[in-house]
Amino acid sequence: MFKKVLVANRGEIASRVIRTCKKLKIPTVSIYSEADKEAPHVDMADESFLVGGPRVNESYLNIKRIIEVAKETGADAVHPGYGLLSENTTFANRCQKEGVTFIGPSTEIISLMGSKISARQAMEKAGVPVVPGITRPLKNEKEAIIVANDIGYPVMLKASAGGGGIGMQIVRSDEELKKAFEGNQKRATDFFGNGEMFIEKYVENPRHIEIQVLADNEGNTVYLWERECSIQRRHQKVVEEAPSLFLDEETRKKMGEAAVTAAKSIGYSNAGTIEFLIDSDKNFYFLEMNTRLQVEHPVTEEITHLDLVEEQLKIASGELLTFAQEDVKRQGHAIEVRIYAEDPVKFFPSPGKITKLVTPKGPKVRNEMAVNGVSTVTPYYDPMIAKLIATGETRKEAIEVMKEALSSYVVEGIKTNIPALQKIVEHEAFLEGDTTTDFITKYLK
Ligand code: MV4
Repeated sequence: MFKKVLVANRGEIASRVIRTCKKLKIPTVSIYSEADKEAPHVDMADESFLVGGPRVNESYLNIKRIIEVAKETGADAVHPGYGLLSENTTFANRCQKEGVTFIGPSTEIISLMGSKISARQAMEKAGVPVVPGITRPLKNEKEAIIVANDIGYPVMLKASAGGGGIGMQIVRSDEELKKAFEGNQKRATDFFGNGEMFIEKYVENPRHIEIQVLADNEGNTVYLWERECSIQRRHQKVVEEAPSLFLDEETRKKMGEAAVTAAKSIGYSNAGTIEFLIDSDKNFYFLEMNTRLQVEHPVTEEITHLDLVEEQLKIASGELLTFAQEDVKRQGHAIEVRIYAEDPVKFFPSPGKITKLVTPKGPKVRNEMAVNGVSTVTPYYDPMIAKLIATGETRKEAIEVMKEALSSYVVEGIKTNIPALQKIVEHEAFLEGDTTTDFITKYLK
């Protein structure tokens, strides 16, 4: 196991990773920016280092400075968390070069899955279902029109380097495609420095269901069931839960096995998530693979009773999985919501000083705090205050626990999205599991 782990992140995930390192008695190093001097992850670590100014590219993305801190402190591993440098191959390569283990898959796998086109190619080769479409970059708008007519409208125009819906557009005719192609290609080039575009058949009214996998360095791979992440707003997940009410046992097994096939086919190691789109007939299709721990990983931990960060650390330090697929538990139900400092009507970030903070407690409530009690939510980063996870023996019980927890969450001094979250978990459609990706537009507009 590692001598010392540098946590190259901030907010709730930094604190969460440090908590598991403490459990394993691994000394930790945290990094922080000028704006995060009072943040919880600073004091939680055994050592903490200022790495730069408030803006992420001066601090949390400051690869040179972070590597320096790793070397100065003798950290022999770096946990990148999610976002920030967690899928940055330059950083992963720099760690490797300095003999510091990057806790995640190889850089080759990060870049293979970082391109949606190369990911699709790998999945087609592995026999994992992908959405019907083209699996190479479109030369130009003219070719796009030919391909779209082959597939049949409506189609989804996508950027290979895309994420969060950027460079993606539903297109229903040649005219729409003519208008959409260049604009999305430009946005993808501006945002990601890569304008490669491709087209898929549009999957009507899908659900977004993702499978968590764990693979050790010898290729032993298990799936840790699914997470239902369909309730999204502008491609930001709002509510995540495990297991999904929509899946029957047969589909659950097929999706889990497809995820394991996907991971094994590329020689995956560590924790990863395969995202699928699934239609109302339960046909599922590979969407993308995330090569990092995800925000919503706690709902999987709660139903499997596994600590995914502990599993990541063990795998990265060369240990083999100590359990097989048949040993993976699936007990109870877990629901996660993200508490944001944002205006509940306009959904704008609403940073500022929290003057009172009372968090819900209880045996079935898990709170992953991004801020210290009464503190200031800065405008520099994602305005997440906390992740609230509620569990129960049944989904109904978990929803009751969530409703109670949300109603006893007190955050004064700034606006939060708690009222909007309450509307979702109290809605009849949510109770019934009618949670497709248009839930918010359909029920909460
Ligand atoms: C799709 C799709 C339907 N058909 N692809 C891809 C990125 C992810 N954030 C959303 N993605 C989707 N890709 C095909 N071929 C539906 C989604 C989708 C979605 C699309 C628009 C608005 C909200 C959405 C929420 C989840 C999934």
